[in-house]
Amino acid sequence: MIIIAERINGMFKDVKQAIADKDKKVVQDLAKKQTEAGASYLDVNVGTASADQEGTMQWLVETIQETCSTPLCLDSQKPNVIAAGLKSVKAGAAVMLNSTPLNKKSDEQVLDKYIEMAEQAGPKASIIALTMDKNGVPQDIDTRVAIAAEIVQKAMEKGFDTQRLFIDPIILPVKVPGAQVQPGNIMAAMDQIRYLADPAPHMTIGLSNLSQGATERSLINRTFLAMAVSHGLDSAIIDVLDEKLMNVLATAELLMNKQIYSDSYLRAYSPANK
Ligand code: THG
Repeated sequence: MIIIAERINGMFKDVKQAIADKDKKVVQDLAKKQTEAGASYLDVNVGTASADQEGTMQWLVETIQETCSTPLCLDSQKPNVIAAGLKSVKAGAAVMLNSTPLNKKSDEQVLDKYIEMAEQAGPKASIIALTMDKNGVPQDIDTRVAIAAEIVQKAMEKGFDTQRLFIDPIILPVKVPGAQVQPGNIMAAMDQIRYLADPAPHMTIGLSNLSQGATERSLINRTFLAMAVSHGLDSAIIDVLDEKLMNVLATAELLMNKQIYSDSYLRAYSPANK
């Protein structure tokens, strides 16, 4: 499982405040804590409050890299914000360019831009593309799969290795009226998306979206995570500081034969439990 840690996101009050105050310590502590807890990548999202998104992205990247070398997952739907972050990412480092839709009304070429930036960033750069287009986020299975197919096709046309492509079928809060069919739809979509390329494209989700506003957040997150792993989810943006979630993840991967069984598999899987 390629684990992307969600916490360095201006959506959280402490990070938002740290950005406003240029307080490095808050960001660096989160980078270190999430790395120790088993993050393969650190998501970096400036949130919506900051006026200078490019400058904020750059500041976050530099601040994190001063204290740890965990690869970063630059998270923005704006190519210029990703480009700003990439300027500060150490040359040759693994990096993810997260959150391009297939296309936007304001930018038909947005996916092409992400692919070009990833190519320029070197062989260890990958992309997370959302099954979303200029009409928004689809609610049904077929449109998700159709958009994923267009994304995969575009990557192939551009000679971009599909092993560097992560498809995100976009999970939405289950609490929203009418949204309860979506977790099932996501799994049904993943059952088809995995056959769009051989080897299959990676698949990821922003897990915490699912439980926004709900009381049993961690329980909802970890239950769905186990279910989604059984449908081929091989990456996720998650709260790595949630130990119960990390243990469910290790166990789900064990049961799907992705990890070898040993009595100490929890310790073997997650550095957090050592
Ligand atoms: N797909 C991809 N990238 C993504 C998302 C996705 N990046 C952002 C987001 N979605 C994933 N990350 C988060 C981070 C935090 C929360 C949800 C998803 C969250 N935050 C609290 C809330 O809104 O309740 C903030 C509370 C606080 O301030 O403490 O739930 O889907 N590719």
